[in-house]
Amino acid sequence: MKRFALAGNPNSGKTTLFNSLTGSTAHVGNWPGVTVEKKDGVYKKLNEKVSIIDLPGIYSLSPYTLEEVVARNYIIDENPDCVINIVDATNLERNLYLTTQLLEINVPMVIALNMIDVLNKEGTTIDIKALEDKLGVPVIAVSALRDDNLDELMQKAYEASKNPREGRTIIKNEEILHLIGDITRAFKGSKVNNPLFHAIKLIENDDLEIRNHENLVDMVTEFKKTFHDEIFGDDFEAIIADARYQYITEHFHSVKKVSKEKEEEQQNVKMNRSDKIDKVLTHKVFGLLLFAAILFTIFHLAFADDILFIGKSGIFENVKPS
Ligand code: BGO
Repeated sequence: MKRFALAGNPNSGKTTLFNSLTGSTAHVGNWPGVTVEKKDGVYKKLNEKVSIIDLPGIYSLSPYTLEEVVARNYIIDENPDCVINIVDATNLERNLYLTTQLLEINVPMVIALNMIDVLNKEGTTIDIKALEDKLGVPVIAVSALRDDNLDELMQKAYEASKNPREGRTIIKNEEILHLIGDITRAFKGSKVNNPLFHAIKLIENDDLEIRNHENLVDMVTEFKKTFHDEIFGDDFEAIIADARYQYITEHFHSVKKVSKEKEEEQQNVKMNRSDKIDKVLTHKVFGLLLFAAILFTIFHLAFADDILFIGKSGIFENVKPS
């Protein structure tokens, strides 16, 4: 039976999607050796049955949490037939950080762009074709909660699973790309699967990679002696994380289109109380009148023989200072 793995950030709607796809076939247990929940089930609406594995919710493939290690090991070592990467459309940029790492693994992949109902309700649309062109993998807009487009998602995942996909990186820095190329070749030479993924993780100083591929650490260390980033120095994990975020900001902001009404609404919300006060104070007419009134009051208080006060009657009265 083919195996499709669901991977995505916490709260991206993974559980909702898993439940919709597998229904009563779902089975809950633990991943071997750890107390991380494992859920699997069967999707029956394609030509053949497909096993669906719900990986733990994660933000990256670094080995800092048990969830990250479990999800990463499954995708790298168990070779699923397809990874369905669930991306929360209402938090596109943040969710794509994980996507840029998944893209580096040699595994067929499709993106389930979830919560599209929420986005559309907000008056925002996403150019799916542009997103697909930029990511190089199929993107299907879905609503896991409303069961929208789930059959199409599974059909696309099934088609994708028939062809191998070679990992690619979005990192553009030429010097780092050169190093990635050298280490990838070294990994290929020692017949390691997913050489690109391992090469980048090794450059990031990933503990698991350093432990598993000690023979290549010297190569990275030599390079690092000659490379220094102005902001992050020789912290390569930060340099690569920054490169990913920069790429996401530059390339994916433009795929979102906000309707005119929504844009105006957002402008109004942004204008908080102090903005409104600023608007009056800096107004061409009211601002000047207010300024004149304040000046008049100050001069009057400073130089007048008698001062205007609100008297008992509630109106201004002249009072002689004693
Ligand atoms: C609550 N559309 C909408 N509108 N909501 C969705 C969709 C979608 O396509 N997909 C998921 N959600 P999980 P992880 C909730 O639980 O599947 C909602 O962590 C609530 N709960 O219903 O749990 C989903 O497995 C009270 O929302 O995500 C869930 O990845 C008020 O997204 C949330 C409002 O989905 C997270 C929402 C008590």
